Amino acid sequence: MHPDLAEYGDVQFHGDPNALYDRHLVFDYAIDPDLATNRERYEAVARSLRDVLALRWLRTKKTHYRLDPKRAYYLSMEFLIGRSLANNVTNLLADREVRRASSEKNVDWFELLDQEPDAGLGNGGLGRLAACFVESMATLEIPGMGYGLRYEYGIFRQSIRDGWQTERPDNWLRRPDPWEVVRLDNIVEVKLNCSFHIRGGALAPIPGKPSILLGVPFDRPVIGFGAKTINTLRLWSATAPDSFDFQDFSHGDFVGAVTEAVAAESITRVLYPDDSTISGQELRFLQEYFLCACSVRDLVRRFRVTQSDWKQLPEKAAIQLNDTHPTLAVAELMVILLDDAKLPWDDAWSITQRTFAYTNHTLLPEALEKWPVEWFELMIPRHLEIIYEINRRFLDQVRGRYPGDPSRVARMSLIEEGSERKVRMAHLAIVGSHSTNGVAEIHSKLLRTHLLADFWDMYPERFSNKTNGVTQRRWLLVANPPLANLITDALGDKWIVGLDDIANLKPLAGDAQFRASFRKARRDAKLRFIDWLVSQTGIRVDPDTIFDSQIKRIHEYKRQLLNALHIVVLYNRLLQNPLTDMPRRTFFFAGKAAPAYRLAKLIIKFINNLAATIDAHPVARERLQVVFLPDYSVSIAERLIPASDISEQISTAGYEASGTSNMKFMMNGALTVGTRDGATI
Ligand code: 26Q
Repeated sequence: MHPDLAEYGDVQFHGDPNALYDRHLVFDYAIDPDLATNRERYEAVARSLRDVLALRWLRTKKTHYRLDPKRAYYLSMEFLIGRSLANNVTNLLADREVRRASSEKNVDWFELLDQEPDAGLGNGGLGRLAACFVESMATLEIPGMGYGLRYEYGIFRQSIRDGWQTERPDNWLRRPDPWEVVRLDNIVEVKLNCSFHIRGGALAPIPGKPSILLGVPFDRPVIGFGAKTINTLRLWSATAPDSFDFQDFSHGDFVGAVTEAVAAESITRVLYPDDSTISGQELRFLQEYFLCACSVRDLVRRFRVTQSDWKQLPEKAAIQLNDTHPTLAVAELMVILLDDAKLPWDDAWSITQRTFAYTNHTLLPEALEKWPVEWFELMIPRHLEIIYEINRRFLDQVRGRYPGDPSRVARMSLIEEGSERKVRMAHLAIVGSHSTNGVAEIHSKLLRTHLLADFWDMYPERFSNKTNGVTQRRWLLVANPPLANLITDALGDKWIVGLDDIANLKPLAGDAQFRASFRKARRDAKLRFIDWLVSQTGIRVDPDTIFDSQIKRIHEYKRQLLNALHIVVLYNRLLQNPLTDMPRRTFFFAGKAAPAYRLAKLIIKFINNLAATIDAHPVARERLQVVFLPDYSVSIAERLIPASDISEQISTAGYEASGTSNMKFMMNGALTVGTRDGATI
């Protein structure tokens, strides 16, 4: 245990395994503990843990209230959380006690862990980064909070039928989630200049009829390692005030009024799968505004509890924008400062710029968000008015700085002119903040010299790099016990909270005994994975082959196709000469294709056909095996990464902003095959 954490000791269940398992089964559900299902047991254990952590959660809140430090707010449309139970037990330092109680109760702990659905509230890297960051903020005892949306349906579930991807909805909240706490006393009102109804199964606006949405916060505890700090991830759920409109009700249109409530609730119904092309997504625009309005109003309310001087806001709050998705928060804060606080423009603008910072995650120009001016006019006209004024003042500065350069003015404008006028969200994020960062050195450099060159020229001091990271608690300590134990035996446990310490393994490369232990730990991890794979899928793979893995969203630039064609080459070599000297390999692929991305879906089909072709060939199947693991998720990554020998990071150079699975593979001892791109460099 880290010395600073020792004073807290283990979490106690008063030495009584019945307290862990039986109490909630009996008192919440009136179930005979002997007859409970594993799912019921999972819920009961999670609730018992919540009882234990509730006091510490409150203590963190009280401490932050008393000391009133500057808080970091991470605004993100995605938090790809995965499962929580194993990580929460570990971060509470309760592993030993929970396992002892489980074996006393004859409960298979791993089967229990499997009962929890993945909270798949994200598409991939950007969403998982947000989840890693909030955990790390808690571990580092930073007063930080995540703000996101409580999607009723997360990233779609993928099945493979006849080699093709098919999608199913992810109804992850079908059963009660023991980790969330609804905060009815912190509901936020969001005002819109239109109403909505459902027409033809889709949300359709009714212009000119202002309406109000309610944001209902659901809080999730974010437990730092050692549980000294428990921060909060606040996810908003949309509903209509009083569930229906009394006006309509009293006029007899009961069904019409209820339909409006259904329309309101559909706003946080489903996560948009990243289609990389942005068109016809009014609902996505509304989701983004809903997140921003709820979160900014909530944090401003918290600020006003202790502060009366608005100028103090940047000293008390840092708002980090996870890509441009939450950029409307800039306009929302301006609305509050101008219209509610009645501040003069210059004061409001200075406070806003000093409060916001923006992280860019992509270099693909087609992935940059631009929203039609028309949607602003329809839903949030006051915000549009303010964006126009921001733009007028900004372009005056551009003209002053670069006289006689109208094409530069057009390039930098917050508004893209054309048949449909659009707001360029990245430009608003850069102009409305004091900091713009990329997520790896090469990415930040390409931002400065290509995608955002005009802005770098004008505001060089605003640009910086913050290379991504991952939490070693989830991705090594919890995911790979054999390797984690080996490292702790060799170095002590400081690496758990300070990964730099891992450099002290270097001299052990010369230690034959350590190398043997390392190989054994790696093999144990492989065997763990193989057990799981057989039990879940029936697929048998050989631990004495090289496990070569490429797991990420399916995308042309990530080049799963290049990897597959390499396998075709190996196959052809074997067919030409069955005696070719070639190590035996098992290739794993996993990842989802956006439902509308036809080429990506075709690549999945190709990989599955390749797998079947090899399986059917008596010579090839002795040396090669290809496995496409369906329904890639955080939980599958946690299993496959520790078992992998080779990590495929082969994006077209200059396209992968950072990559983060590269880091997870590396800390688990895999070798990287990679292009010089992103953080892989
Ligand atoms: C935008 C508008 C409408 C609908 C969906 C979207 C959308 C959603 C998700 C656009 C992009 C994303 C996700 C992007 C993403 O995950 N990017 C990855 O971010 C990682 C964290 O910085 C990097 O490591 C990866 O390189 C980058 O691809």
